[in-house]
Amino acid sequence: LTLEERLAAYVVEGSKDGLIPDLELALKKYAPLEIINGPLMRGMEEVGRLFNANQLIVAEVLQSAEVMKASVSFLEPFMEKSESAAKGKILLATVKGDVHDIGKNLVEIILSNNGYNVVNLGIKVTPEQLIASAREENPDAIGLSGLLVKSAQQMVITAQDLREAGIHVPLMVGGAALTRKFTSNRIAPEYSGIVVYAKDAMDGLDLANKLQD
Ligand code: B1M
Repeated sequence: LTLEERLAAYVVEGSKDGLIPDLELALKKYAPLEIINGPLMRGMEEVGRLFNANQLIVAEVLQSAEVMKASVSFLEPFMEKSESAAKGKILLATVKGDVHDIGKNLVEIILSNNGYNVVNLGIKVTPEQLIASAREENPDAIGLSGLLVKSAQQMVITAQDLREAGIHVPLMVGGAALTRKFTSNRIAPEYSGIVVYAKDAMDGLDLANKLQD
């Protein structure tokens, strides 16, 4: 197998045997984010495909998630950090009912490496928790992540609840279950502030920078 194929295979097989030496090798060729968005994400896509086809069980997908998390934490110190002065504060959460947090945590790393003060509220965050934190933290933006189809619907409800609570800081939404169209047709009309859709973590950083200007 090539290095790239091996990296994807660690994720698919949920095995960490040899992972770190191969990540070290990969760093000689690629930037950390290229390793994550390239071979590691390809592995995750394959995991999703196999899971969908009933060829993997949840416990195995969890092992794959562990490999992805271990890779991201190994790669994190090698990521570019901007020296820029502190930017805004961003609340981040995976919405109610959803436990997927690898993408959200990647967004946290990228935003905080680029000067943002990120308050990560974790997973299965209810609108009530979000409202309470928004009142306490007074963030410049709120970021919501969700991977399940029902999470897209949950974001519509969350946007309504935030609006009713009088919160109107910019909302950034992302995650596999969402599209730009769903965001503008279904979420934005329910909210009183700006709503933007981020397709990946880097896009999230670009959007946060634009919102800041
Ligand atoms: Co789940 N899962 N899972 N899972 N899982 C999916 C999402 C699924 C598509 C797999 C499939 O069937 N093909 C499917 C969803 C089906 C649907 O609703 N359409 C699914 C299912 C069904 C489930 C369960 C219901 C399974 C069960 O129990 N029967 C269950 C749900 C539990 C729950 O949430 N209540 C479940 C559980 C799990 C595990 C716990 C085993 C594990 C998660 C572990 C963890 O996160 N700690 C897991 C995993 C790993 C996956 C897949 C395989 C991979 C997700 C992932 O981490 N990708 C996933 C299939 C897939 O996506 N290929 C699947 C890597 C990550 C970096 O990408 O999160 O998309 P992602 O983030 C991207 C962008 O989306 C974006 O940036 C990132 C890239 O830079 N982004 C943002 C994300 N959030 C953002 C926020 C932003 C900006 C950008 O701003 C705020």
